[in-house]
Amino acid sequence: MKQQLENIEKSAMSEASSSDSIKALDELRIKYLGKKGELTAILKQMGKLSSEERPVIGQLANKVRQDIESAISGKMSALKAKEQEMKMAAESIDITLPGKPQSIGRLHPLKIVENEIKEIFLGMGFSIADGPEVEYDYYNFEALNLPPDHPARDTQDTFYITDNILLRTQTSSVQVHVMENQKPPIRIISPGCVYRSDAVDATHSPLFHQIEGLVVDKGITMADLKGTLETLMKKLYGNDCKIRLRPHHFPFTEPSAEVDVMCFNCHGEGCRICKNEGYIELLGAGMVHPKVLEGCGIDSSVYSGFAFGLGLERIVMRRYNISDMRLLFENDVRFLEQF
Ligand code: 2NL
Repeated sequence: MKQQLENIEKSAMSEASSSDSIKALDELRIKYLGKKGELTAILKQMGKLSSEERPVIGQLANKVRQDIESAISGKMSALKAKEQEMKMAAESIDITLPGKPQSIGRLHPLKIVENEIKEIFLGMGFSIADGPEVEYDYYNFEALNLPPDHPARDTQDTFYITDNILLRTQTSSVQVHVMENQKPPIRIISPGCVYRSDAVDATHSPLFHQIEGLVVDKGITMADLKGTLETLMKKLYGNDCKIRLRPHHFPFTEPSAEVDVMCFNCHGEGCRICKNEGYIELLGAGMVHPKVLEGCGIDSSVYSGFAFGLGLERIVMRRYNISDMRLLFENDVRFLEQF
């Protein structure tokens, strides 16, 4: 029996050390130590032994069981460690590989030109004024000397929210707030979204962008207006750029003018782009109407001012040679990536 036990130990140890998987080790444990295992089979025959032999063999059997158990569990943890190591090696990350490229957004062409114009005016000592896009009828129309029967007030042209609240049709409403709250000298521009009830086509959109300017101080004249706008256009279009003022009418300015810029293509000679005019109409301007100043609590016998309004879309379309305004609002990345 002693011989049998020694043989079992020997073969179990050698099988354990040559096992190369956790599954094989589990099978080995069952083969030797399980209920129907080889060691158990021997122990069942202990009854046949004499009372002197029994404790000796019993002790040996226990030692054999312990040896086999520790051999199997030792091998088991070695295999588990190896498995873990292989898993780690397979999952390791190569931090020297190049990263996945991230696509970074960019400024919309309207924003690029808006920022450029803001910088030009900041350089001339202007501040930037902001205000609500949802406005009272008073700030959008009445304070700007737009009579109740003016066509701009019609629901055909303006989005009304209630009888006296609307989406602003011009950013002049911002300037009315500034004049009410601030004493001259005033030197501001008000860029922002404005809304008109227009059908969408290549040159119209119900939402568009305006930049208006306002200067109020003692002794402001039409010459200040022309000088300011000429500086703006020279910075936007180059030093050889010329502007021209044509008489016009706006209810909120008197006198009023439309401002043309020398055609960038033919430099005033006349070509297809300017329809042989040599000049292209770009904005409206004038001397702030005394009624508008008075309505905002500014004494028109002491102060005078000029104001102008320009459409950002038109300037952006000219700058980048864009023929259809809808492209600016469709948010097609293939279009926007070009700027
Ligand atoms: C255009 C050009 C213009 C103004 C806007 C203005 C603002 C105040 C007082 C007087 Cl608070 N005027 N803004 C002046 C002239 C032209 O916009 O084509 N508008 C329909």
